[in-house]
Amino acid sequence: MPQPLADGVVGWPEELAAAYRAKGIWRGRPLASYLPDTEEIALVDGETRLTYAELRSRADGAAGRLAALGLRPGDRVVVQLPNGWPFVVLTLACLRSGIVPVMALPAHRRHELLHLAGHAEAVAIAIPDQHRGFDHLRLAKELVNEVESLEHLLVLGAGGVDLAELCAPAADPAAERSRWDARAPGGSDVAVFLLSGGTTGLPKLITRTHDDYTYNATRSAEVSGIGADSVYLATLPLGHNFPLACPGILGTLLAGGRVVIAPSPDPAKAFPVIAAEGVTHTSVVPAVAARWLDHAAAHPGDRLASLRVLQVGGARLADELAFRVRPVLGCTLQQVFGMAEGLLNYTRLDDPEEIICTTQGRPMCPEDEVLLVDELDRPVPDGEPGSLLTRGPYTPRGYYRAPEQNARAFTPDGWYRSGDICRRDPHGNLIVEGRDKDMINRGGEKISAEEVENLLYRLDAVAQVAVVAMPDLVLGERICAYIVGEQVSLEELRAALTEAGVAAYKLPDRVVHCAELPTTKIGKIDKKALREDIARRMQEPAR
Ligand code: OOB
Repeated sequence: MPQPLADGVVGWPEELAAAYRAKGIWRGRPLASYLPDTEEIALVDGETRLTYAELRSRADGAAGRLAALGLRPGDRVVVQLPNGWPFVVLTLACLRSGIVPVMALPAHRRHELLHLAGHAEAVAIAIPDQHRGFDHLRLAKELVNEVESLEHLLVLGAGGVDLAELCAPAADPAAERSRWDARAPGGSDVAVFLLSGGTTGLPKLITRTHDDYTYNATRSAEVSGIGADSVYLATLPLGHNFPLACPGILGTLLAGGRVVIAPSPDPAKAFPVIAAEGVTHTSVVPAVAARWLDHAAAHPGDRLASLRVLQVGGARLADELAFRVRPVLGCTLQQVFGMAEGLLNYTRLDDPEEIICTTQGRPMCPEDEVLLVDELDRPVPDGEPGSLLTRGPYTPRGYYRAPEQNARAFTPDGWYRSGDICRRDPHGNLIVEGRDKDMINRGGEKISAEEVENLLYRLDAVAQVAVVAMPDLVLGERICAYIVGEQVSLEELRAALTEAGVAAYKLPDRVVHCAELPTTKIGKIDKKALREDIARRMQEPAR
């Protein structure tokens, strides 16, 4: 039987919790209780258009059917669904009934899912039967055999509990609704598990409560100017915090706006959707923003007349690209510097263009605390770069069941070490200048160097390995593996990791063989030297 959830969840100090409640930041109600109840269209996915009433009825219906399967409040469900309306209905069903979705990504494979389902002690997994040529059903069946807690397959397509049927409207919407109103989770109950970008071996689970995540979504909607007349387009994978709740689909729904879901941010597909649905807001990573700018410049006829706000985040947006957004796309840029662990910084819509284009914004909540510190955790002088520490009402104080990682990622007095090196301008805006965490940011997807190294160490050919970021014009960074050992080719390495069930975005993009790895004075592998080395090699003409 799955353990009760509260154990392993690190809460906020009681005094602070009381202060957040007194200030009205935490409102003590479940997230889904803020959903409007109207006949307006809430959700558009291709031909499917659901009103708020229909969406609620489906979510309540799904909650009832999950309960009939035996799922109870606090049970965990791994959600690995492609972008589409069933993702939203299932997530809302979980939020209504206190079942906790674990937000996996469609790109995850055996290696990631085994860990997530096992660590979360999930009782169910929601998957498409097939997606982009991968047989998710087959993998999920293996997981059910291997993960003790895992019992139910919820499948989009054939082969398990039919998700389309599970997400059908309630037979008696009013009755189902009062049933779930009566059993609604509390504000301090866990609403979702998000995945950490990860600096350690395997992704950690971030527990977000109803109180904190509701604030995350609603305050984000405010600072993005999302209201009942807004239309938000979601094209990034919905399990990411950014399109999920910053303000994303949840922030838009709680504000009574309309969510439009598209499977891909490819401008040739997304632009027609923006025009057809009158999209006012959307969020992308810098690599996508660059493609949109190029596409718009090459197709001046494709007017994005309805688009008011383009949010860009997940990785540093180059200033040059930022300055092109307004003239080329005709909308306001909003930079978003956020993290699944909590803290969200936004440039404000009415900031001067210079601030919007050259900073990553400032915290969205007056109660957010941000410190920039040196190696000894001492605050750096104003304007100097330092390592970002943060605490606040939507930044949890620890990962789920991870005391060792928590000791490293959080200070004893609860500050989260984001690992980002930032500077603060005189107006309080942060500028992200680098990082001191061992992570690779590949077009917004975060990859732990340690995780990839551990995977490579499993190969006989590899005696020693170090994985570092290499600069890339399109994605910002890609993955480079320095290897001491036999001469394995990049293709062989990638094939071996794919065979081991590793998500494709974590596969090395380049391998460099060397006789030994450089070390620092204290004998650690000198990754700075390796990053410099690969940057230098990339300047050289190809041989
Ligand atoms: C978002 O969340 P995660 O958890 O995938 O990654 C967080 C990390 C940050 O610590 C930072 O290293 C990087 O991603 N990052 C940025 C950035 N936004 C995120 N680095 C530079 N400039 C930015 N604008 O990536 C995320 C979560 C919510 C909203 C937006 C992004």
